[in-house]
Amino acid sequence: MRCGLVTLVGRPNVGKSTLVNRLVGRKITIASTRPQTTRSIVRGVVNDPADEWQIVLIDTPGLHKPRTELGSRLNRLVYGSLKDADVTCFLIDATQPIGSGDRLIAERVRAAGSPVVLAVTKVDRASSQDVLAQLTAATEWDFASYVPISSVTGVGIEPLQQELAARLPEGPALFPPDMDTDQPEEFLVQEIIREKFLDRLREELPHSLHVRLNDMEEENDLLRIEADVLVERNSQKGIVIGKGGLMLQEAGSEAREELEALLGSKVHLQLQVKVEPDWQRRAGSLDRLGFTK
Ligand SMILES: Nc1nc2c(ncn2[C@@H]2O[C@H](COP(=O)(O)OP(=O)(O)O)[C@@H](O)[C@H]2O)c(=O)[nH]1
Ligand SMILES: [Mg+2]
Repeated sequence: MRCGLVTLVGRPNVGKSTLVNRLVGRKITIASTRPQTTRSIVRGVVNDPADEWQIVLIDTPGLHKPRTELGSRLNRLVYGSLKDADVTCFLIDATQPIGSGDRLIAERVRAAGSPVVLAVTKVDRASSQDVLAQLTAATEWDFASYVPISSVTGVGIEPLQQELAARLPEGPALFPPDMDTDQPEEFLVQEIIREKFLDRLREELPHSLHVRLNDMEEENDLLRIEADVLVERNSQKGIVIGKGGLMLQEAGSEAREELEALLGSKVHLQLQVKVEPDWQRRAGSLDRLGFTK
């Protein structure tokens, strides 16, 4: 069979995580309109029903100009997984003009040396002329293949999968057939909680937010989950809690509902908002929170 690593790269918000979830067939990584939604390398596995290939997708943080120590660490993670890739899937957004950010990534992707499949995402939101213009502009990069897709309607998803699978090396499966991600459940729990706050917060606050799972314990028929919602400054604490505790309440109950569906159990979710001063900029905090150097 053919099997290997496909690294997804692109600017923040082009739709990498949404595509991974679409290909895997369930949510294993979170998506939002906020930058830096994805902060780690998430692997998702797609198995060919006929067992002729297995694609191991690598979702990555969006490449951007780093402004904090966290930003630099995230970029390094992406460059590292570009080196490991058997195939690179480079995403550009049909609803945004190609910019200097895309060009920089194109250079990096080319330098990494593996075959590149370019996907133009969100075609459900763009006119066919715009999609065509985007495809035409991207041909200057001379990549292996070009596919317009929508992770929402499913357009182009099957062809993209075929293009990726066709370029994988021969080799045994890397994951057992019943495993669709290498992320522990605790990680997804933490991420789902963070996701519920992201879309409710504006400006710099999504960057300052981190969720740390402290405890997950079964008690009779109930799953008790305790997590800290970390912010960087005291002034942010009030915003995350909201007027009369409203934001904390709403985000919490939305997270609880999704966690109950995911874990198949009633959940008691206890969230505490805490300040971890400037954690994005401090190596010690980042180490403690588990961000690789
Ligand atoms: N209409 C539409 N929206 C999409 C599509 N793919 C992603 N999005 C949205 O674009 C935003 C960013 O997606 P995300 O997957 O988090 O992007 P990432 O930062 O590249 O991982 C989210 O609000 C998604 O719902 C698509 O194919 N069509
Ligand atoms: Mg993402």
